[in-house]
Amino acid sequence: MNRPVIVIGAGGHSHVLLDVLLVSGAQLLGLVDANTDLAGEAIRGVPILGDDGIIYGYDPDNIVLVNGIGSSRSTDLRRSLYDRFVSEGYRFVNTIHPSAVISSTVGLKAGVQIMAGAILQPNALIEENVLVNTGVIIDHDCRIGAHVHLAPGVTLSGSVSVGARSHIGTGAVVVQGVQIGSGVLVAAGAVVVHDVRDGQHVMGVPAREVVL
Ligand code: JB2
Repeated sequence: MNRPVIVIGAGGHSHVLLDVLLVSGAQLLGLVDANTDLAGEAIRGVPILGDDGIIYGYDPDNIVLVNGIGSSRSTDLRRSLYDRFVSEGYRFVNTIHPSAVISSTVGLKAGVQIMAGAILQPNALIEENVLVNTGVIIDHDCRIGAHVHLAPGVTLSGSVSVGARSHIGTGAVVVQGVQIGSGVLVAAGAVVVHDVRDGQHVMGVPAREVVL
């Protein structure tokens, strides 16, 4: 990572990312956050520069971005910031913790984040702006759509697919071959044994649809 980095968002997820970026030796310009009261503060010695307008002061060819917005249910903010800055010509880099185990046959698109202890097995494909959080297991031949968040401890058995923008909650398990649609919310701790349609919310063991 040669170009200087700006991290978007200065909340909980950005702290986890800074750990990875600092250990990788990234050149950190700083963070930007919508809460302008944070401007002038610092996290781990990295300054909070101001709001997103700061980014436009830099030519897209001279910096790279890291999406520091996570998600606890909806991935909308994380996705919209990514799409906005990509449409303006900026580039999001991959952020990968050195302890992650990633098969050489895994496909990684732009802006993918893989946190500490994750394991990605052969032929998995991870689309843009996906967040693979701490200790996630993605087994062989899985397909993970753009902007998905796999929260800490999620386990996907082989050949699972997850549609774009879905959020799979902490510790959820998805058995082999299950197809999860787009914009799905899987609650923490669920065990998904059947396919899930676009936009559905599921929870429990075995997971069933809930109306929130
Ligand atoms: O449009 C924005 C914007 N909207 C909110 N631009 C920028 N640059 N920043 C924005 N923010 C800022 O994101 C808020 O002011 C706040 O400082 C930050 C969100 O912080 P928070 O700690 O609430 O959430 P997070 O996204 O960092 O982390 C969530 O997702 C992680 C994966 C939490 O649920 C964590 O617990 C979770 N581990």
